[in-house]
Amino acid sequence: MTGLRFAHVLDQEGREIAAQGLDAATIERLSAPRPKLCGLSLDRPRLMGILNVTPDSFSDGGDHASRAEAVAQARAMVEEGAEILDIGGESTRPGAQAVAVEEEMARVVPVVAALRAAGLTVPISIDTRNGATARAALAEGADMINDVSALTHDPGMAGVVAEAGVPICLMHAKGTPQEMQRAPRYDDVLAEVLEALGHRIEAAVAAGIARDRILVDPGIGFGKDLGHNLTLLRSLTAFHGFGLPLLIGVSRKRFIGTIGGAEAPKDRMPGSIAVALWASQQGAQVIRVHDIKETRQALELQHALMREEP
Ligand code: 7PJ
Repeated sequence: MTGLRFAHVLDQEGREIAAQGLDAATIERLSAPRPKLCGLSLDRPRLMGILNVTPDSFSDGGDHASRAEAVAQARAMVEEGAEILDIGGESTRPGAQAVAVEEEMARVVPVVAALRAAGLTVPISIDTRNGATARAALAEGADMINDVSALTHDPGMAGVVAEAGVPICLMHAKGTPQEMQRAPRYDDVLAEVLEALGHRIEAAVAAGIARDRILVDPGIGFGKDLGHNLTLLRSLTAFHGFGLPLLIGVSRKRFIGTIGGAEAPKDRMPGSIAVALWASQQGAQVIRVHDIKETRQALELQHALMREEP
């Protein structure tokens, strides 16, 4: 008996192969328990709640009123079932302009300090491409880094993460947020994203980041069109071949609006939940969402139905 729950797995080209024929090392990579993430066991999907501290969200982080608002929002998110908060001060949506590092730090770092001063103990992830922001936020009590550039934006980032010994999510993106959605092209999106992520894992390890501190993410919507997103989501299990926890962010993204007929991002919650359940069923360990309470309810029901005992 292997630890695999599946009869088939996907190889790096996305072809189905029988799990029976896998060598021991591959089975170990696929089925070994992932190390805990910020104290959380990864034997069930964990919800990462998105807390944006950008002027176009509720807060610019800097002044007292917006810090208090961020603390209130964070508390509410934890009540609703968020197990990690992902705090970002730079919008990386398609077409978004880069923000100066000083500006990003001024938004994010005081909020991390305020959350810890208020006694919140929830793990905090920092959604940043910048080493300086990561370093300052970690010093105020953040626990992990979520880098949508997978260490390609700032040559200083890898050293900060290696030195701190914190977990890092390496997300695949093709191009920068400013231009990535201008007709992205791949010959074979799954093979290319897997290969690129493999290279980023190697680069991280070469920079001194422990392999068991890395999470991977295919980067849905980052330099991908509708067809690319669907192909990657259908083949999500192929990403388990790295033997690392898989983080997925689809919440309110454009493809959900396109397929679901919801022009406004705030109307994309039902479709976001559908895809979150899909990702959870494919074994994704961390799911990054805006609508925490609703996704939590859906995941609880899915979990209850999939368990073997009553
Ligand atoms: C993601 C992210 C994602 C990870 C954003 C948005 C765009 N980080 N940051 N994965 N998306 N790891 O939420 O629409 O998919 S910002």
